[in-house]
Amino acid sequence: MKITTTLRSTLAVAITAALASQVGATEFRSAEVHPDDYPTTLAVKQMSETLKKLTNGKHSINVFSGGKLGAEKDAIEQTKIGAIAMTRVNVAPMNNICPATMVPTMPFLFSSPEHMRKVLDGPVGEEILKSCEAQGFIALAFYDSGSRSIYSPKKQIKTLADVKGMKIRVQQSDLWVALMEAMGANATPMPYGEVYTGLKTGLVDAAENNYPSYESSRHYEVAKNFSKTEHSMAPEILLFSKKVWDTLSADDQKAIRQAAKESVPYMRKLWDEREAKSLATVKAGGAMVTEVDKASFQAAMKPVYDKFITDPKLKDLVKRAQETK
Ligand code: GTR
Repeated sequence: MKITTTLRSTLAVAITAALASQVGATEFRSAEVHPDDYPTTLAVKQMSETLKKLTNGKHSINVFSGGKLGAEKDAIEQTKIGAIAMTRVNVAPMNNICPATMVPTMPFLFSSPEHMRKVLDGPVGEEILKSCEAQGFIALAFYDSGSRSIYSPKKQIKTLADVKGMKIRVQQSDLWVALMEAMGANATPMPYGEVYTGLKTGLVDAAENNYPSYESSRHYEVAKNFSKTEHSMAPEILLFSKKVWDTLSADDQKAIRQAAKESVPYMRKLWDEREAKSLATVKAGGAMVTEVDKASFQAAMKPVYDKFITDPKLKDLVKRAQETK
């Protein structure tokens, strides 16, 4: 076939454009402790697709699932120094770093998942996200994490009195230690990846989490007594390194924010489906899910608010969250 001059120049333009779109192309690395099929992992993957579209293929995100980039506390540190661009973590390991993240962690703050979504989608949520910037993080969005309940290999908890003296694994946060101590338990902070062995070997008497984590981590295989304390709806948070952020153009920053926000409704849909599926799986696997005397747990939480929500700004955020209808 004879290549005409017009065709040749058309090809040349196309090749140049393709190359140009790759100049400065970046595949951001994002840390994730959950497996590939978990709603948070899938949501960040979807965010990557949106980001690719918005930036004509210039930027994308590579999610390192299953804790390949380390436990959440380490991933947060790596993100802060810019060694990795992004991380998806629970708000708990951010509690000591960015105090406003304690607000959505507070026990029994939200009355329902709808209430939690409304608060986090509104000005209270935006203010909390923004407040992490001073600590070196561009907090892009919150993701759902359902509500957390206590589960134990040996003991079915029914009332607050049952928790007394139990050794319970918590996330690495001073607030979480105080929360469990207010219930009368001995709090043992440890990374997520060590909880299965901790439960199995009796290093801890119990742990606490939502249904999808209880299921995907296989904690339900070693701790079959799941007591619906539903004591916190601490959400997930998507963090971008401010160090990396500051090297990007305003257009790229805008695209990243947009892609993150657009992944939220998708994540929520996956979340609702996964919660139902996980509950069915754990029940089929022999887990006993029981109600508790929730009022007794709620009544014990005042000291936690008194100790951690002292700053007027935090008090105001809590009050506005409670008043959100
Ligand atoms: C999960 C959460 C993880 C991690 C884990 C934990 O619900 O999605 O990010 O925080 O709990 O308990 O460590």
